Amino acid sequence: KDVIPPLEQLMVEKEGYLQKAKIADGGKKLRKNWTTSWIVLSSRKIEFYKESKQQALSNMKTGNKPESVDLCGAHIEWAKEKSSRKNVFQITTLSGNEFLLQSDIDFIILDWFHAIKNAIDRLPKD
Ligand code: I3P
Repeated sequence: KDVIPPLEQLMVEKEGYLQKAKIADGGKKLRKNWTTSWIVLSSRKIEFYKESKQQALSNMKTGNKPESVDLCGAHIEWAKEKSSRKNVFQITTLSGNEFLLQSDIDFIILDWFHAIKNAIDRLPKD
């Protein structure tokens, strides 16, 4: 039976396209592979969709799930030294997953950094 999540968890705070590279999974380093991702931020989590929003919405009907990142206890920091690209920040989850996010457009990456940082700061740390 479907469980209905609290409304607060369903509220989208920000969404849009960024460049994304997952560089660790559970503390294990991964080969860096930048891809465009449709990113949806809500109060407790970020969802990464591999496809366009349009495609993601139609995939929802077939049960195709996005990668979901729990923001409780997560860290966010600028990560200049982790890439040759400009405007890169890193999110590290409690479970040891590491993601780099990037945009060439300064205000876009700044908006995302602050939106995610605010979401993390509002959450309990564990
Ligand atoms: C990687 C690819 C990435 C690059 C990374 C390379 O090579 O060019 O774009 O990261 O650099 O290793 P490959 O495709 O052969 O895996 P940036 O674009 O973020 O610099 P890195 O190893 O210095 O992270």
